[in-house]
Amino acid sequence: MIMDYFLGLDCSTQSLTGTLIDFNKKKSVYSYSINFDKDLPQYKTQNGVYIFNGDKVVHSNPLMWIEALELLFSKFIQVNLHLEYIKAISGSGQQHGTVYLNNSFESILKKLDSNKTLASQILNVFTRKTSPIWMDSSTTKECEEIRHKLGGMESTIKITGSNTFERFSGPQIRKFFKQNYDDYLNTSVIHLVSSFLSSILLGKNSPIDHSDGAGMNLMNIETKKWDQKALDATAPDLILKLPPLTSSYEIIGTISSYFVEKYKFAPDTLLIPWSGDNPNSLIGIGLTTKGRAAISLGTSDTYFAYLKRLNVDLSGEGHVFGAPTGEYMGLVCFKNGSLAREKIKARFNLTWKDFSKILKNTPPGNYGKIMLPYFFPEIVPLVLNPNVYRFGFDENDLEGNVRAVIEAQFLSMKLHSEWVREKPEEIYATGGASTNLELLQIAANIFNTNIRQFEVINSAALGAALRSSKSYYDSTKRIVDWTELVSKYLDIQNSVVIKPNKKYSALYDDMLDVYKKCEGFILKNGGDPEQYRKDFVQKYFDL
Ligand code: XUL
Repeated sequence: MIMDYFLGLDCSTQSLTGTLIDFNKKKSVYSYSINFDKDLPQYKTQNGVYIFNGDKVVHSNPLMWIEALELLFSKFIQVNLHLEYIKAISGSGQQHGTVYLNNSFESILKKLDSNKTLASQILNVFTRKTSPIWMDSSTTKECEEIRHKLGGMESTIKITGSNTFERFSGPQIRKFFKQNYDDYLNTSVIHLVSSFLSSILLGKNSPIDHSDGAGMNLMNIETKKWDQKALDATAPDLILKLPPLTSSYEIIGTISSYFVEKYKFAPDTLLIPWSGDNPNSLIGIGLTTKGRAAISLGTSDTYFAYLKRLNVDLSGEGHVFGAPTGEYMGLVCFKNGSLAREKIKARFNLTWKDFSKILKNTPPGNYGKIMLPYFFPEIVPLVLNPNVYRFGFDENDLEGNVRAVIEAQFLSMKLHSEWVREKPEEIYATGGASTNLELLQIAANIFNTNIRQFEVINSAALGAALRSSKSYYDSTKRIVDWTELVSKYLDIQNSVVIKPNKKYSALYDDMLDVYKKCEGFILKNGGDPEQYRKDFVQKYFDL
């Protein structure tokens, strides 16, 4: 029997997952996650990260990711997976994070000894021991400087696909150059999380793919080349430190002999560049045509959609990244995702079951209790100093808080994703919290759109595996269409559709207006929303 296995890896904020698919059987054969806090306690991370300086500086440890990779492969061996059947591998990394390496990186990768661990051999290649990741919000100054040099917000967006954002790689690189000049000079290559791990498998520097490259404020979103003006605005001689860019579906080589000798991968296993977690999820959840959007409810919550054509958000909140198919995707990222939900759950000592029960038993509109849930610095809307604002209730109101955090998250998501012009016919839900049907019902009512819930899978790891299969078959001239490919894994038949309750559509439209006024009041010195909120309460609750 012919075995065509493909492997997708996903290095996310809190874990590293591997998903192995069998192309002929059209199913996932095995999936396993290494949890950073639990499985690698020596790194002392909390939820996979280190938080310094209040909440602003958030880093992770690239050496920990490497150890996790070896742990995962050892697990594969332990459960007797036949890694020699794997035809191609790709991966997914949390976006924007950067890894800083000296000039010994490539030479060490080329002569790795399979009798030793990876971590022990690459211990001294880092010019920055820890890596700033997407949760970092410490580069406001650098964002302003780069934006200014690029001619202001609109032109920054038109050049790079996004306004400058604190977590984006360019501002982070600029901060490193300003604060650690000597270390910057000693850095010969700067990788993204994705291209760093891709390099480890490849045994030399891997290119950065267009999809993840778009999250740096350094790539020209139209030409998909490094933008000299953006590089100059960021740090000197940056072009010399960046790997080349490539299409997400290019074959970049075969697996390094280290993995062949140690884990018995086939020497001709093809490698496809790693990409960002959101671009991979776009594929993993099947958004390869217009008319679909997805919400991913994980550490961060994201709203994203496939874009046939480039369509930027000139208001400066959304991003356009590359789609691994070669087109584009629009994305809005909310940092206060599961961590904010967990804050409320912990505050009242609830289980998720209790949480759902409260959502079920409380009325849409929450008697006009509105929360602005900035438990942590927020990306959209931009909030650098976290604070939770409550209108019409206080922090001790158990039911009010549970419902308010969820309604706030989806109201905010609806409000800030309006620039992705195409109204989706259906929204696909993914990520850990998408198992919660009560929560999805609120999302369906607020968006007034069907929400389709799939069995929870790691859509980023699956997306990476599917991408590697597509590139492999393209190279063998066997035609595989993207949509056909992903639909085989989507299991539409067994998915659950949550329909909006039309009864609440007017209520949520009105609540969105009040929510917008609350946001404007707190963040933009807008007028006091209290009277509007009271009118809302009177109209729907008659209290
Ligand atoms: C997207 C973003 C996050 C990270 C981590 O712009 O910052 O979604 O990719 O998941």
